[in-house]
Amino acid sequence: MLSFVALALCSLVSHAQAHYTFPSLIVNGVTTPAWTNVRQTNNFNSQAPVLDVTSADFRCYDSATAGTASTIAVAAGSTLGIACDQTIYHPGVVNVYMAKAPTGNVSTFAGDGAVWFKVYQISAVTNGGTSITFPAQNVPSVSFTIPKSLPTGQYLVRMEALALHAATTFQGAQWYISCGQISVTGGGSGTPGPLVSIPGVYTGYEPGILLNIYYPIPANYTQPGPAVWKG
Ligand SMILES: *[C@@H]1O[C@H](CO)[C@@H](O)[C@H](O)[C@H]1NC(C)=O
Ligand SMILES: *[C@@H]1O[C@H](CO)[C@@H](O)[C@H](O)[C@H]1NC(C)=O
Ligand SMILES: [Cu+2]
Repeated sequence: MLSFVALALCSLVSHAQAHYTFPSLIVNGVTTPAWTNVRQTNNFNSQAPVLDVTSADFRCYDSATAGTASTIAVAAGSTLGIACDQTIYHPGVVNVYMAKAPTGNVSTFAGDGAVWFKVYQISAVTNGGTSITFPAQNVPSVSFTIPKSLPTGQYLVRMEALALHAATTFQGAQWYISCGQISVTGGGSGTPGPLVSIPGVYTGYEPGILLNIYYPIPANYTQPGPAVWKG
């Protein structure tokens, strides 16, 4: 059995290549150019993660870049993808949140307040303590259906890939984040929720954020954040 020290060392050694960003959306099967419909993040060069879930950068990670983007139309009921610049290298889970621009123009929407709902997640698979696997690991993108009943309007779409290889200590979990801008067309009259603030949704002490995924193998895994709104 590999020791925890060996695993930790391995994750340090491989770290330069291990980081990633989410610079593109996939709309109607077409991957958008990097940082066109996604606000450019502070780590566009370093690819370094956010560690503090209470920092302002936990929302869209663009305090240094003041990232702007153009807004792309996506039909309600269609598939939206979010693409990584490589693959999601680390073991971990994914949450995608959305927030509707109250003014109708998402370009000027900061995402303040309890305005975010979860639209998609990829959790860990456990079986009572003999194995834990991460379906989001090593994939180049994630995709999900924009609910048909989501109201028409402009939205931020926030990708959150939580890497858990070093999550044994507080703020050891790594967050890879970016915010895209979409205009949902042909939507319905649903009421998305529960609504949360970001930052604010996590403390960093949740059982799915502060844990050792290696030993003992977790018997179960609790996905952080609210339930997914399915429309
Ligand atoms: C939305 O706001 C941006 C930034 O201020 C502006 O450039 C753009 O023209 C606005 N779009 C609309 C449709 O008003
Ligand atoms: C597993 O479930 C127990 C009981 O609900 C809970 O206390 C614990 O935090 C969970 N573990 C993880 C890693 O989510
Ligand atoms: Cu990394």
